[in-house]
Amino acid sequence: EFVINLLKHPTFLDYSYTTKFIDTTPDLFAFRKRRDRATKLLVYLADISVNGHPETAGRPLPPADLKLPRPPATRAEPVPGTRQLLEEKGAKAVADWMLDQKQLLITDTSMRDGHQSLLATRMRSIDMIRVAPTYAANLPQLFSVECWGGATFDVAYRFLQECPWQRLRDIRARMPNLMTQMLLRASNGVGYTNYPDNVVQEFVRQAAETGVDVFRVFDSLNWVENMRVAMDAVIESGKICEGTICYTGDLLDPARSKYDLQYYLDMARQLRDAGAHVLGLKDMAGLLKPASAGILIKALKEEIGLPVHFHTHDTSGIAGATILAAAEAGVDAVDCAMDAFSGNTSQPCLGSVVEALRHTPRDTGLDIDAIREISNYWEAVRAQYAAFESGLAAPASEVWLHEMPGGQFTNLKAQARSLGLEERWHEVAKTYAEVNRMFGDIVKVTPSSKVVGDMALMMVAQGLSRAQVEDPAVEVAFPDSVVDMMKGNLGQPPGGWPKVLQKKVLKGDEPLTTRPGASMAPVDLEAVRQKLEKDLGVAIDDEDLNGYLMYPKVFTDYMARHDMYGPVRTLPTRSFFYGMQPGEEISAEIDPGKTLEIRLQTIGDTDETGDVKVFFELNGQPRVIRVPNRL
Ligand code: BTN
Ligand code: 3PY
Ligand code: ZN
Repeated sequence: EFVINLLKHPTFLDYSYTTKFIDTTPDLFAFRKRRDRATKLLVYLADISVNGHPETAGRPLPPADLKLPRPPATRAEPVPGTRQLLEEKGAKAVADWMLDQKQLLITDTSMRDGHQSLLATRMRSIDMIRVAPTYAANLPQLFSVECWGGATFDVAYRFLQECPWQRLRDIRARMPNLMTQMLLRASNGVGYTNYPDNVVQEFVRQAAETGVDVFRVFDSLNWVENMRVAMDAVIESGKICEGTICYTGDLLDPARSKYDLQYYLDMARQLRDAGAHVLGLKDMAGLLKPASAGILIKALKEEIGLPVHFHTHDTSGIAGATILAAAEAGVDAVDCAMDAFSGNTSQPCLGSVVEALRHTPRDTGLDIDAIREISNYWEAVRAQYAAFESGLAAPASEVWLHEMPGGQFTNLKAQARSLGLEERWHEVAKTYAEVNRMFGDIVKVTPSSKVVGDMALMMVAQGLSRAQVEDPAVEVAFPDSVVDMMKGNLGQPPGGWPKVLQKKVLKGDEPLTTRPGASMAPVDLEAVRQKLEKDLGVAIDDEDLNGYLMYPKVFTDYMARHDMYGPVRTLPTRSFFYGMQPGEEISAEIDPGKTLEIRLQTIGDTDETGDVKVFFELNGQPRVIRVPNRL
């Protein structure tokens, strides 16, 4: 049997492929419909077992004797939680209830920011879905579970070969009493650039329908004007709109007066007036210091009147102290990651916050035994992803120099490594800070953080100083993302862009000063659907259509691979990333109640045509799959 391995297809590997890839590579569809799903999975397993997974090549392996992670037993039937309150009384009632609580409410971020910040967003749905019933039964007092949005959406399609919508649906069904939460980049959706208004509206409508209860909406330049379309869509859906401030700078530093208390209070008022049910305070880099948290949160609580939900990262190692200071100042809810997914660039440790507040007025009421059991499960899950660990060894006060978001830190470090700049990391960090000042001291969070990172890497790689970049007489080829941002395509920062630099970057082009969405034509959704159905030859439902609208090329590539490999999301994580060993046996539940038992018997020798026969037993029946050996 001849096999084309799309993962190793040269056009796929170097990322030069375009949406045309599928049109111009008809061999991808050569076997269409001829194979059943079980055979497709065997083809995938044979290929990964022989050739390895391109993403884990040369990376550390999990321990050889690693057991399949086992979710803890459920102790009781799930009792009603925040989800029932939302369903029965609505978003405003949840906000009022938050204000009435004495206990500190907790959001668990393990299924989103936890692995986004520690494992390059690579956690697969199966590892989340299996533990969701335990959350529902054993931790019904959680405020919410952050499990969707941010970078998880495109990583699911692009690298994990699974549908993000199905993940959401499956988690939602297994956690009927807990609110699910997502991170939404306002007009940037879950992407890296502004989308037409009706694309953002349609995305929010679908996310609410498929299962998101709490939408944390932020803008990467803190421009409230550019958040309204997304916020209105959330409010219209009946779900909770958490209008969010991104924290940057240093509240107490007179030299950073741009982002002072007044700035944050003004923004909070605008968010309240725009209809936010909850005020989010998103400290994406972990810069808010304990003393500043006390001042900021007291002021927000007194002046705004909305419940405040605080999010931070522990890159510095003292974010736990900031959470306790926030609790002391009256914050209503905070984000933590389960112990095994906490610390470093992730959120502070959930179990430790629960313990620290026990027998105090802000006692969380969460069951510490249940937390430990779930964290033990996460520990076993995390071990499977050894290939994606960053190796970050210690906390670092350097975060106050560079101000990189937790989710970007390890990513930018990997980018620096791939450019041969790993040895010069601290220089990259310093340059990142200089680029920030050169851009006028902006909020740095996806996507603006990526622009600052692109510029910093380019300056270090080319040995350019800030003075040279700013000198109109020195020729500089700016990264596309910088040109795009200076054109106004991500919106406006407070005070606008630095005029001289902007002029140099735009080479005489006129920048946009209005909201980008205001000048984008609406997309004809049905026309797009019909064209896509014709091109792919399959029915495209609303979820698929929304995936395509966010990421056209990523989505169609995903569909092509799905046609080749079938429901690989059902494979255990170890087999998905590292293949199988001779003698190993796994199961894959491809439909509810329909489970394949797969045993890899042996891997044959490579024949004269370069192919290898891989011998399996599928539900007890022998099967032979031939794959090319590319090693
Ligand atoms: C951030 O706020 O920047 C973190 C979010 C996700 C990181 C993505 S991964 C690819 C891209 N490159 C970056 O440096 N950031 C984004
Ligand atoms: C994202 O947008 O993915 C983030 O995590 C920003 O902090
Ligand atoms: Zn975060």
